[in-house]
Amino acid sequence: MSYNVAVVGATGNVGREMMNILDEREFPVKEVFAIASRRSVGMEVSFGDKTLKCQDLATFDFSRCDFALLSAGGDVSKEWAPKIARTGCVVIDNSSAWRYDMDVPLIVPEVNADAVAGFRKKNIIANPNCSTAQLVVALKPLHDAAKIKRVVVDTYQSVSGAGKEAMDELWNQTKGIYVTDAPTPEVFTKQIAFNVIPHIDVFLDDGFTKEEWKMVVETKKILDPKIKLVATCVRVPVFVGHSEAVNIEFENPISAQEARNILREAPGVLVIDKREDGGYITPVECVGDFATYVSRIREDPTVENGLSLWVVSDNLRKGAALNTVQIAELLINRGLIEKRA
Ligand code: 11C
Repeated sequence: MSYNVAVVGATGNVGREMMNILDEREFPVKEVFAIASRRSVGMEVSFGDKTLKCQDLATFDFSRCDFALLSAGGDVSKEWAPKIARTGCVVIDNSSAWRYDMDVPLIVPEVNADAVAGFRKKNIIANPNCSTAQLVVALKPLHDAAKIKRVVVDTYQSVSGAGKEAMDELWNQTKGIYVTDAPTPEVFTKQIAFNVIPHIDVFLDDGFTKEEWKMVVETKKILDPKIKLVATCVRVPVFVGHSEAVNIEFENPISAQEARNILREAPGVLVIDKREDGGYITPVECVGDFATYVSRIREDPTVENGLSLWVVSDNLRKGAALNTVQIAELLINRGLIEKRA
């Protein structure tokens, strides 16, 4: 059986990765459609060895598609996800527009695959924020083993999370800064080249940013509402790959060696933890991979039952495009989707 798949936002960082991943994983496609806003109509994107021309979101007929994979920003998703879903095409949305809706499952297949069952209420399934996706993949097996009470996470997030213009800004500033004058920041609020910025998404009244808030509420919805979590989200001058320093307090004892053994068996996780020079993963090494890497697993002597670890993943893949495609695969594998066209 093969399926018609529309990728909405096909010219963006995540849309292009969706195309790559559909091809790499040999997703059973009958036809793939590249969909974009009117100003990108006619632009070409690659799907395997084919070149697809972008079609207009406003006029495309979604009733002939089985899946619409959306990565076109929250405002587009708010307006278009329900319209597309009403045609019978299942929407898997990468924005934050639907994640917190009680009738929309928020899914990371390695963590809460069973929660997908309720997707027909709105015919929409949400993909989490990239920094949450890789975190919960690493937390889930440890939570099953020793029950997590509290998580303190500091993120080191690459500029690709903020889009193509953000990547250009890092590139141009880095080139310009010691040669000509560095261009004035436009995407970021401060210089990003040779700097770090403790600010991602908008500020909330309590002093946290929305990125930090998302990590709290999404971890609760996906993994366990009882887990307490506090985050500090920081933008770093890395093109692709988000890193996270994670401190976890458990209900029950768990040693670093037990955690290492559990994580080695966990779906979606690769442990690289040699406790020697270079025996850990850095973001440049995870680019283009499917895995969530865990390194630096060690006991925290300052709390009872505490561990610290380092989690790295390609934010455009597990954090976005890969997870979206995995959700579509989950629906197919569980027989939850009938072929339409
Ligand atoms: C970033 N995590 O790195 C953001 C990008 O809610 O889907 C993804 C935002 C989201 O800037």
